Amino acid sequence: MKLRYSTTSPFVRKCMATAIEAGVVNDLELEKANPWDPDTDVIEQNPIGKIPALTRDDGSILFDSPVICEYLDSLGKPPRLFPPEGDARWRAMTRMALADGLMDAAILRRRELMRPTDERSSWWAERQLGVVTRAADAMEQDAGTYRGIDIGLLATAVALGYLDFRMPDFAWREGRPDLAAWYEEFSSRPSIRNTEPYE
Ligand SMILES: N[C@@H](CCC(=O)N[C@@H](CS)C(=O)NCC(=O)O)C(=O)O
Repeated sequence: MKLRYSTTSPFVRKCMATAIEAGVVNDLELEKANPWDPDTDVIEQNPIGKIPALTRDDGSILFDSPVICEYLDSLGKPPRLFPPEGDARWRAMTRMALADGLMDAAILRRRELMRPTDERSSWWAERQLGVVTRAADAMEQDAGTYRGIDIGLLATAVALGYLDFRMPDFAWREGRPDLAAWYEEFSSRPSIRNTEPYE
């Protein structure tokens, strides 16, 4: 199976980390993509024009990252990152949605600030910063209950790693001691250590 990827995308990182946790990372062929290039061919796999996109061995295509992660997880041996049912599933899925929402907002803010000065909307950039701040605060509130690993916690670690990578001045650890302590330990997992983003 082939994954359209970049080394900077947190959504791709979430999939790579899932593949490592599931023990299927060696089954992934990686093909680089730049979804921001106006001529990007990623739209051949994903009409939305975003990465990650996964082409399975039968030619069928999966996106977006929650779908790809659940598929990769299903290929591995239990215990699964996606709890099959019950409260544990809804908690993990909601935590992933929070982490994904943080990543979406951080990316939108970054892209806004990359526009020419006279086209930039500070209102829009501030709005996205508000999302990032509230999401990180919600994670801090919840961090005392984080246990073990599931897709929600993996996504949370990837989201925080993205803040370190692209928004170091945001200093998310300040005022969020429980989250910082949890991340310190969780990020020593090989799936997080071996998928650090880089330009
Ligand atoms: N909901 C998507 C978000 C993926 C996403 O935003 N990917 C970024 C790269 S990190 C992208 O391809 N952006 C291109 C664009 O927005 O046009 C997912 O979970 O896979």
